[in-house]
Parts: sequence; C-alpha cells; structure tokens
Amino acid sequence: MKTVFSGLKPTGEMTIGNYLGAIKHWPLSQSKDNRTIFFVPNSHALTVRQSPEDIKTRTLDLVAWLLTAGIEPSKSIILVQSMVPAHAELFWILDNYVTMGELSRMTQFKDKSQKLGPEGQLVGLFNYPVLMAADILLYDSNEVPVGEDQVQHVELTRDIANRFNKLYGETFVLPKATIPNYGGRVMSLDNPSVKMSKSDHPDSYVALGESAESVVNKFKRAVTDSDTQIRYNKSEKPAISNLMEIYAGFSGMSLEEIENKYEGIGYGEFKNDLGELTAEKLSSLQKDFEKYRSNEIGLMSIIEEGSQKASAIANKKLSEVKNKIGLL
Ligand code: AQP
Repeated sequence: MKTVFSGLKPTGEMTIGNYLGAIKHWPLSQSKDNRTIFFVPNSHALTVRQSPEDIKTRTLDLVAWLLTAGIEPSKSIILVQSMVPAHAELFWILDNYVTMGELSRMTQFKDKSQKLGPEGQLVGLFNYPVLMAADILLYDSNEVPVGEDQVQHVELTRDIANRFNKLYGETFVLPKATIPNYGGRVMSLDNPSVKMSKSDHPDSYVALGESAESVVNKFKRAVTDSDTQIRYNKSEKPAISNLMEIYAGFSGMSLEEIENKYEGIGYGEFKNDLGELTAEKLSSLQKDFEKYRSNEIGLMSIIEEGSQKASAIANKKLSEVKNKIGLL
C-alpha cells in the first residue's frame, strides 16, 4: 500500500495555479491500493500576516475546495494541521537535523523574502520547509503530488529523512514529489517570469471563486509576447505558453491541438476564448463549492474525524522518533 499526501495553505483565495498544479489531480490517487491523506496546513499560514478571522474562514474554504475537487472523506483522510499537535513537535526535532545553509538555498524563501523586504522575513518563513518535512514524514508518505514550486522542499524532506535514518536506523520513508504534465507551474498573468501565487496582487492571478466577468477581463488584460502567433515555446514566448498551459489544463486538449486550432488567429480571440472557457469551468466548480461551504457543521465534523484518524498515525511515528533520540 502506497501513501499519497499533500496539502494547501490558507494564505489567500485559491488560484487556478493551485487548482491546475495541484488539487485537480489529487482525487485520481484515491484507490483501494493507496492510503490518501490531504490536509490544510493552517500553521504554515502564519508566515504571512493575516487576521485570525481570515485564517479560520480560509481553512474551511480550503476544506470545501478539497471536497469540490473530488476528495471523498470515505476514501481519504482530511485533516487540519493545528488539530494534530504531532506536526509541531516533530518540526522542532527535525529543525536540529537541517542546516541554515540548506534552508538559505530554498528558492521560495529567496523569492518571497525579496518581495516582502526585511519586515516580512520571518523565521517561520525561513524554516517552514522543515515543518513541511514533518508533515510529510509523520505519515510514511511515498508520494507527494505538488506543483513545481514545491519540488525543492520535498527533496529537502528526503535529505532530512535520509540523514535521520543513517543516524538512528530506518525510521522515515523517503518521499517523492509528483508533478502534473501541464499546469505544474502556472505563471502570473502580468509577469510570466514569476509563478502565480494567491498572496500576490489580484491582477496577477485568477481566483477559483471569481465572477465570469472578472475572469474574462483578467485574461483580456494578461500580458502577451511580441509577435502574434499562438505557439508553445517557454523560453521564447513565456507569456503565451503560460496561457496555452492554462487552456490545456481546463480543456483537456494537448498543446499541439491548441496550436492547430489557433493557427492564423490573433492573441485577442485566443485570450477571449480562454477567458470564457475558464469562466465556464469555474462556474461549475463554484456551484459545488457553495454546496459544501454552506454546511459548516458538516465541514467541522469531516475535519474532526480526519484529524483524529491522522493523530493516531502521527503519534505512533512521533513516539518512535522520540524513543530513538532519547526524549522521554
Ligand atoms: N502557480 C502555480 N502553479 C502550479 N501549482 C501551484 N501551486 C501553487 N502555486 C502554483 C501548488 O499548489 C499547491 C498548494 O500550494 P500552497 O498553497 O500550499 O503553497 P504555495 O505553493 O506557496 O502556493 P501559493 O499560491 O504561491 O501561496 P502563497 O502565495 O501563500 O505562497 C502546492 O502543491 C503548490 O505546488
């Protein structure tokens, strides 16, 4: 039996990047041969300043989006990180098996700390990959489906696990990141050299909850490249290649099929079609989301039950670790 584990942090509204790069693919791993665990890492959300009310609301929003994407509580464990204290405890232990140098090389920290300036360079932002390692390692996760931006963190998790295993004997399973063919790195609509992020400014992303009108307008305003051809080439035509990947993610068409369909057609028409396609897909997802989100009691009971099941697994692993390193 293989364990598949992944999560989404409540730091803003879910974007089409989070959807196409991550949660759209997660339900496919739910099968009787897999143990699937999905979580909302709400403690990770503390690395970005936001109101307590926003963190709470967004945590429940994300649980509702997981259900909307097709994660079923009867097949998967759905948990909220702060409800399973073993995550924080293993985090502190693992902090002592990773160096400042390794964490300084994480590109997400470099990108975000540059954007946020000295005031935003919190210690939590610096060592959140270690909390992520604890999240993954507590459940003997074999596969971690993520967008490309998180691959480096999963590799760091492997390094930490490997180091610990060498010192104390087999303890942790070495996890592997899995990324989708298209949508693994959806880029910002107004700057195709940076990835789309939910904590960035609103013109750079499309949120899953956005109105059709706003979605169409955002794609109309999206930056394009200098010539007029709809052709996929990430290095020469990064903006249009990004839009084509989004089109592929929502339509199921291949990049070649999209190129053929839009041969001789200009950017304006393509961007308009992409806006309408995305708006149509989002409107159907939004209907399901509303159904789940309006039942807060139902959401709470799903995460209470999931977090209890998760605690049973996580506490066992934590005891094993504490035993091995001499903590009573
Ligand atoms: N632009 C993206 N393209 C493809 N996949 C993406 N993911 C995030 N952005 C993109 C994937 O979504 C999953 C959940 O990510 P997360 O919310 O836990 O953290 P993140 O990677 O830091 O996402 P954001 O949107 O950039 O959040 P903020 O702005 O708060 O940092 C992960 O699998 C991620 O790879």
